[in-house]
Amino acid sequence: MKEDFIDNHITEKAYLVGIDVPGEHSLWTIDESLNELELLAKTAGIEVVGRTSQRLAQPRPATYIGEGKVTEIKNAISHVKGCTVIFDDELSPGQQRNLEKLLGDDIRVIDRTALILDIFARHAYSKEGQIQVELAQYEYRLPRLTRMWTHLIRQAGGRAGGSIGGVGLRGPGETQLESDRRFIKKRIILLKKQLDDVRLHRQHHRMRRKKSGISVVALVGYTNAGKSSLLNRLSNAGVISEDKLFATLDPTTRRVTLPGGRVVLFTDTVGFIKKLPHHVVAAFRATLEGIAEADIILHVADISHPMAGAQVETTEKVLFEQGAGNTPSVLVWNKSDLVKNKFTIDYNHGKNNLTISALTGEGIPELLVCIEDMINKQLRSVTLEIPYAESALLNRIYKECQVNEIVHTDNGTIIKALVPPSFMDKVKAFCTNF
Ligand SMILES: Nc1nc2c(ncn2[C@@H]2O[C@H](COP(=O)(O)OP(=O)(O)OP(=O)(O)O)[C@@H](O)[C@H]2O)c(=O)[nH]1
Ligand SMILES: [Mg+2]
Repeated sequence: MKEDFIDNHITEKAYLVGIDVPGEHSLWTIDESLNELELLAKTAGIEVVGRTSQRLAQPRPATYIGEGKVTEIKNAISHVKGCTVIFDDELSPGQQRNLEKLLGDDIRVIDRTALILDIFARHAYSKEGQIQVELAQYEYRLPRLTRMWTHLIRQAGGRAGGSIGGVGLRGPGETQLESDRRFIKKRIILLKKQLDDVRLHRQHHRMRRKKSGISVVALVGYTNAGKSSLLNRLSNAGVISEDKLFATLDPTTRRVTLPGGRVVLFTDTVGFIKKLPHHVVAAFRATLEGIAEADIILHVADISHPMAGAQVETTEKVLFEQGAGNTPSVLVWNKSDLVKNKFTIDYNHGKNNLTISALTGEGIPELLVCIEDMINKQLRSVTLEIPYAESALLNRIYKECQVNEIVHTDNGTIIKALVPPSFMDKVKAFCTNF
């Protein structure tokens, strides 16, 4: 009896549903896509009891899948108490309502977006992360509010033993729904304002960083590729790294010294996933803007993953959408310790390609040399005349730039140097050759 209770109430159970649209999953088979959905479900603490898919030319506007398929799902889960059905795409509010009607009262219907938002909510530790997730959740929920309220009515009706949404319930229900909507709308306005403040703060921070002239390397990649593990390996950052999707939501920046002595900043941030919900992208704008402003993109990919090529493609698409498509980048195949043949993946887009293991440290020295080379390639050749009063700047130039010639004159020190783009603002006023 006790076991039965645990089985049916404590562990949430779910059944996964996807559609196979010809042409859409060019890189992902429907099975691989549902594998990823299963991993998302597991990360959210949900046990998957089964899955199904349907081949359709396009999703059905009213029910996403065909009605026959809905009946098939209903039968498949009839023995699982309180089962949740998770769809591998964002459902429209109408589709969700119709599916719930067809599947019946006990069945909760959620979609990939709700699942991702749920994971984000669990993993948001900072104030900023929490504001971003809360905003994304409210934006997603507002058009779906009817459903939430009908659920409450059902519970009330159930306890009273009466019918669903009866005459006595309709009035207060509508009022409640309206006031819930008003509350959410107000909350959205407040959260957006708070996020504006966060963005401003981040912008100031980046401006200060720009003024400091230190180059920034952004670690980006598909979720679970090993970005945080790499930052930890490079800098003892102490960032949480777990075999979970979206373990990191909040950006972390650490200083790393390159082999030639130059100090650069490495930033670890939120991972990407295919069909990244647009509410998440919009809410995480403050975080994503940091990627677009980096000097170098270090794209981390998991070489041991069966969908590694597709994950790289997805990440590049998101980078492009975020305005970071033209930033110099290096593609780093991580987890080399897990594969025997390191050259099985022929996917490089003609870019810098490296194989590393954040776990064993293999390839890390080569990676640092590669980053240094990339920064050196961006250096600009300038002639500077630094007055003697600017001795602090002179010291910074010796540290941050490659100084090739020094001549002391009556007016100051004339220097021929190669300057990184991030340092140009600092010395522009003293340039004599442009
Ligand atoms: N075998 C092996 N495992 C690794 C390596 N790098 C990372 N991992 C493991 O991969 C999992 C994910 O690593 P994370 O560093 O959290 O990945 P992430 O890219 O930061 O992931 P999110 O923050 O969730 O987007 C963890 O279980 C790590 O221990 C590696 O080089 N080899
Ligand atoms: Mg991480």
